[in-house]
Amino acid sequence: MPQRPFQSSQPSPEFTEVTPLGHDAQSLADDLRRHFNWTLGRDRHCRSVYYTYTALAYTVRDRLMARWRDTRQAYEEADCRRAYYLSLEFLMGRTLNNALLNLGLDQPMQTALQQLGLQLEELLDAEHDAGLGNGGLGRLAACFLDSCATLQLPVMGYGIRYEYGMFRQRLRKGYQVEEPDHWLRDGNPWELERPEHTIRVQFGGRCEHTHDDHGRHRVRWIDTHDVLAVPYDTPIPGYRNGTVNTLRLWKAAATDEFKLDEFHAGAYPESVAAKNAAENITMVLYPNDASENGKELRLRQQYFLASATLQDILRRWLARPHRKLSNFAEKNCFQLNDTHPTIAVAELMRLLMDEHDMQWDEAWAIVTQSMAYTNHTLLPEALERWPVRLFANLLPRHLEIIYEINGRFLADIAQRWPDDAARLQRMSLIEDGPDPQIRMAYLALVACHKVNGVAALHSRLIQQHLFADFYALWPEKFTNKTNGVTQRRWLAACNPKLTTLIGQHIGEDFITQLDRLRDLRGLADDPAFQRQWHEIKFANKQALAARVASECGVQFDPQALFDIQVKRIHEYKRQLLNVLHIIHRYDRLLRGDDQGLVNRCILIGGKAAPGYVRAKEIIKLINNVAAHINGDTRIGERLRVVFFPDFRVTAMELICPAADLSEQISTAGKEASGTGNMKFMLNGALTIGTLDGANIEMREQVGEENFFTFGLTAEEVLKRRKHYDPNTIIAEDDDLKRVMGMLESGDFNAQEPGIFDPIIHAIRDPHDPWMTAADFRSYIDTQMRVDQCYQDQAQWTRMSILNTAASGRFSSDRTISDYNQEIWKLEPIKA
Ligand code: KVW
Repeated sequence: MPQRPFQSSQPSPEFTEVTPLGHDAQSLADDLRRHFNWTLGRDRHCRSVYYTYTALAYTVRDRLMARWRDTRQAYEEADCRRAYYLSLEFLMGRTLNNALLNLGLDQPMQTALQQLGLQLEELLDAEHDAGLGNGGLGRLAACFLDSCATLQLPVMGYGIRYEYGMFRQRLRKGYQVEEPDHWLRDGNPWELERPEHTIRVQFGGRCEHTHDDHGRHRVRWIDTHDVLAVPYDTPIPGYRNGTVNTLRLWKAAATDEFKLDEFHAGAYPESVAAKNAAENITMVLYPNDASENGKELRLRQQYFLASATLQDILRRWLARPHRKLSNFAEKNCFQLNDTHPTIAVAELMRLLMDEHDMQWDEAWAIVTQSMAYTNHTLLPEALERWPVRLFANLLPRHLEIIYEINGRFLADIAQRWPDDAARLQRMSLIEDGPDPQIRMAYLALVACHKVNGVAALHSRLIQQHLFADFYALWPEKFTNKTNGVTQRRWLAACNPKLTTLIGQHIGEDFITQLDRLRDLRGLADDPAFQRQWHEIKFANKQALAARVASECGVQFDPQALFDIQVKRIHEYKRQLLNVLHIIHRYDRLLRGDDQGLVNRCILIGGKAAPGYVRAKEIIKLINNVAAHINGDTRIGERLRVVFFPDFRVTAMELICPAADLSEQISTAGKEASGTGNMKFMLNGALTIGTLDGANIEMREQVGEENFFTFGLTAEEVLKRRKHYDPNTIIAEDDDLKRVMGMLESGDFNAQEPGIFDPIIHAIRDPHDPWMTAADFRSYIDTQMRVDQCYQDQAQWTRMSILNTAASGRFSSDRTISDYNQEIWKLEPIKA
């Protein structure tokens, strides 16, 4: 129990009886004034827009509170089954505009602000992004929360309240420079600290095996170094439905007792240092997307989240007298967002057995019935493994439990496949070697009753390759849940003009039933509708052009084709292929071979993991190529290229409504799903893409004639690998030969000779895993079809409309109802 006396006060009924707050412009304006002057204590000398933003946030937050309470009480009273989404990342971005939209306060607030002479846009812009994630996986978790609340499902998110989120990216001479993102510095009006629900989490120590009075085997985990987990809750409003769910993020805090010990030992400074060590656990988000890092602090973060969360849920479950642990799994389930929180498997076993007296079989039944695992990647370098020796030091009890799980599992395998030692070794949770490793994905597969991939192709490849042995054993566990994105943020909030136009023609139901966008198909050939559609895209392009001008100092002409690739910088995503096309285009323009080329503005953005040298070289290459082309007066408006710095959720809200062409060009079989692809499609961009991840399903929905497909298929990639010969491909393709020649000439790096040699070698390497050269020809040819198509603006706009119309399947509302129907099985609860 925490040391502070939180339990001593029970508020009286009169104390908690409150009158509802007005939702009209006048009430909003009054509250804004009240918060600015009284809550924040500012006056007319206040110069910082941040205080006005905060007053606005408090005004909106107040209006979430009653719904939040009512939702909590509705779930409690219904005694309903619940789901918990465990994730090391929730990439929420900004909250204010989304809350205004979901509460239906956008219109009255506009009126209120007008009265007060304030600009909503400027206030929204004062909010920091909550960048508690790297990319798709973290943003998916955020979209899921929005959909769960909108579908009125009793789902809670559990994660970590990182003091520092995803680093801010700056560019110096074209190189990425990372700056810490101290997003909480000015306070966070959206979170509510709940110290009364603090939890103690253990680390280190040793296990003591004894027998109790009944002769039963008991384990005590003792001599541990403990850390407190303090929860911070953020409200998650559904779309205009009265529901407000909860995202609970844990912050690490030192326990108080160590101070006394150390103080008596005369080591005060050391005791303060120990406090630091405890609080370091939640200090910073690891900035690696889809790559392993194997650092002890990362394992500490994972266990800290898993343990605090499970203890919190068990405590809440047992707080009511009629509940028993034996029916815990009937009413509670966990979704593991990749293997990152998978230590929860061993932790739930430990809690049930060591803390709640349960026997192995009964505890194991609860674990397997309540847990489900989502896999997000096939890349071997991203599959988490932890050294056994690390576990022995940090989580000795969990190591024992994992060994026991493995022993029982392998015994089953040996029975089913006798004399198959190779299979036992392949499937073991422990990878043998000089430094044995725990395979976290296998732990998840053994312990979970469901496992899913995130797009149809990805789920199939999991079954056929990555987890084939496990699929042979338990085919019924495997399922697909194609990713989705929330149309509240990714259409209604970020593209209000298009939302209004769509609403005028087909009604506003698409905001909660995205399939309704199908009704736009009948308008695709309507010239008047096309004109309005085009005008909105044009206005969105103007807005992006203004930002590009101010951020990058480059002029984008909104008449030109806006060609965009924004995502993490990773070799498999092949930003390099994009660069090869850019150089090829430049080459053609220089040679006067410009027939059929439309003016293009190409924007690339994304962060590289700070330790990923090659990805950082690619950023440098993009910047140098951009500077070279933009500075070449012969090229003018024909081709403009920028690297957009610090790509993040808020940047995407400006970028995706302005895109004509979305680049989704990963090596087939490598991108599990992609979700940026869906945001672009929803906003009427056409896609140029490989048959990878969710691209395949997008193309299926919109029809191949409205999708620019190119490149090898996943199967062809596998076959070609054996005799891949990029140097012959280059020698036999005049265009690619010239492009490589230009790269090798050093014209793009005259000041820094040789810096791109590693990239050039990688393209020419027969073992290039990403096979960039193999797809060059078909990519270039397809890009030429794009130009041709863009020349007929009516035709392009028609295809743009058809893309939006076909994007209904890619709502995270659909994804979540799939999860719910097959895995969670929750009843919606009206708040
Ligand atoms: C570690 C990831 C952060 C830390 C993935 S796969 C692995 C990770 C690993 C992130 N992220 C991405 O997940 C997205 C959501 O499912 C997919 O759309 C995307 O294809 C995948 O790369």
